[in-house]
Amino acid sequence: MTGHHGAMHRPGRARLLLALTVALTLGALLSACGDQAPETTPRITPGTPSAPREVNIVERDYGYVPPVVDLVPGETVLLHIINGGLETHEAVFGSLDAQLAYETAEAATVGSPPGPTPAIATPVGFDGIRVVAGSGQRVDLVWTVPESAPTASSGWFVGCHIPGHWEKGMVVPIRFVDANGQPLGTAPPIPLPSPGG
Ligand SMILES: [Cu+2]
Repeated sequence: MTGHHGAMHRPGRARLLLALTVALTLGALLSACGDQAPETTPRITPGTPSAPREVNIVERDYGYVPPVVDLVPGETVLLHIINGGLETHEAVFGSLDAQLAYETAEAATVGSPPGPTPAIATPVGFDGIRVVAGSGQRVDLVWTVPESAPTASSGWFVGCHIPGHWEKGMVVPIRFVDANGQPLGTAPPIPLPSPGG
């Protein structure tokens, strides 16, 4: 392992390579796990404001790795959102209601010219988070998971509402787990996309 010191420029191509490396590493880890006997849910040490737990989300055209995101209510996480796709993607962490609100809000941006993602009004009462990442970009961000999140009756998801992406299945469930890594319930079923409401 070699280290590089001093200022480093990280152009888009290097970021893309980083994202691909992370994606490949995650894939290798996943397949390595698949070769072993089934294991119990890995133990999670919940993040705190002074020591956030790192959570990697890799975006593809059109999906996410991992296929289920484990979060502990009330924990603080350091999200690494890595867009390994060719398109701009977002990761909205929120309830199904919030997902549908963003789906509606962003549908209004259809036909906008290429470039920066249009500003989207935050839905009333939104207690999740929305992260937008361009192709090859990695966005790091600290977020505290609401304690009340598991009370949402239809569950929480990570979803993308760049127009058309939700319909292509760009959504994964969030599974809430306790401080010992034990699921507080099953991950919610993936909502069927319902174009036009
Ligand atoms: Cu997307």
